[in-house]
Amino acid sequence: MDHSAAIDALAAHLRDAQFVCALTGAGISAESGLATFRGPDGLWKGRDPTEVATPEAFAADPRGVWEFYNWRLRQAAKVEPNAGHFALVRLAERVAGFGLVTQNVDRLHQRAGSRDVVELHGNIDEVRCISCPFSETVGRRELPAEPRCPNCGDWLRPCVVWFNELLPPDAVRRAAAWARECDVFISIGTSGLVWPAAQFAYDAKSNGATLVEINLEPTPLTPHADVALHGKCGELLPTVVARLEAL
Ligand code: BJW
Repeated sequence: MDHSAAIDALAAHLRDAQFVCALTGAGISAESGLATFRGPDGLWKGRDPTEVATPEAFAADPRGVWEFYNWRLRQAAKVEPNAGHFALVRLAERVAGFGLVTQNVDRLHQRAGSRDVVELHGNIDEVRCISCPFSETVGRRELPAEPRCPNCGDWLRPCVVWFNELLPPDAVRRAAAWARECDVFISIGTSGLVWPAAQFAYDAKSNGATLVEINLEPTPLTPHADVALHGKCGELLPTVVARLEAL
């Protein structure tokens, strides 16, 4: 699809913006080789997310949930940030103000060089005890089949946000403020199906921001977008930033 006119318009919006907020989802890491959550080749393929991504699932079968997260850690250890992640680092340097909010737990934005990333759904580099205050950064290292707390012996769990759990209040507060205050909000590689993360795009739009979507395919957000670019983040984001740099 020829997005040239839309990319020109977007580059002008970015140049003129005082503050740009980007929200990313699993789609931005897909070109690094990490599976997304939904869709035909998604992480949840063949299994109900509530079997692995809820506190109830963990309480019922911690070993099974850790099997899933150890698989995720093995995948995360194999991959590198891609052109989409790097383009956002460049974008942050080219606009007046920039806030990056991610739903991803893979830390690829930070590895690409993005600073001060707001993580709505936690990360898989850290674990914490379900009973005592113990927490530890383990990096992308696979853990034992039954990871236990060295202090109290109870189960460790990944520092991610499962369904029915509250998001980190500070992350929500910062993302909500950026969504309220931004002139341009860019929703990147997310299906927009998971809340409250999905709400920020609508909040930005109702506060007057130009709403931009970059996704392989249309989502529920598309009809609300002022600019919708459908294609790969790893191709579209570098093109947008290059166009901005050329202005
Ligand atoms: C590309 C591409 C390429 C591919 N280029 N694009 C309001 C209404 C309805 C329900 C709720 C509501 N408020 C709360 C809820 C309940 C629930 C919820 O949202 N349910 C919905 C599923 C209906 N939300 C919660 O439970 C949240 N907590 C909460 O609200 O607490 C308050 C509360 C508590 C108790 C009672 C009541 C209220 C917590 C949500 C936690 C989400 N956790 C997960 C797992 C994280 C850990 C892990 O990684 O294992 O987060 S689920 C999963 O979905 C993960 C993701 O961050 C999240 C979003 O997925 P994402 O990133 O959008 O990925 P995909 O796969 O869906 O989409 C990828 C997109 O990329 C696609 O569109 C592709 O086209 C695109 N793409 N390649 C460009 N190369």
